[in-house]
Amino acid sequence: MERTYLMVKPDGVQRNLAGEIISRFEKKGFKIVGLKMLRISREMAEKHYGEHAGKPFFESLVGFITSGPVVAFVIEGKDAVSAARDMMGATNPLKAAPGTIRGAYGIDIGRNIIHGSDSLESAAREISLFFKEEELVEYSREVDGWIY
Ligand code: FUP
Repeated sequence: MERTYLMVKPDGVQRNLAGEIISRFEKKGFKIVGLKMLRISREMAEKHYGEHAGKPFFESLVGFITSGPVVAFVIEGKDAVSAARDMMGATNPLKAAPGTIRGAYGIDIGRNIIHGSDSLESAAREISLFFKEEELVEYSREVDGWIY
């Protein structure tokens, strides 16, 4: 079982899409093992987006992600990292397939509604950046074993 880090970005919260987005992962069958709303500090944003430091969009990216509250959550399940990326769709919402989250709800590459870790390594790093160990829960469900 994998865990991945997901985050409804400030535009998604502003547009009241947080519940809808979380719901997609619940309905798919993933287990939510951590969930909170927070306002990201500049320091956290620079750490989170460290790989983009120096790129032309870095400042606007950090400005945007710190502009309002986000909803951070961690899901667990089979192939969670790549499955969540598929459910999110392409980085540019205009290019994202219509059934994906970005494809369904976005237009602007700077406001693409959701973040999801792009690898198992990023997932581990991002989960520990945004969640303390005691904020993540372990529990079993009736459906464990046949639904992911
Ligand atoms: P993704 O993994 O799909 O979130 O995309 P990236 O890690 O490549 O980019 C992180 C964020 O930077 C994107 F969500 C949006 C922003 N970005 C831009 O604003 N302009 C670009 O040209 C590329 C990315």
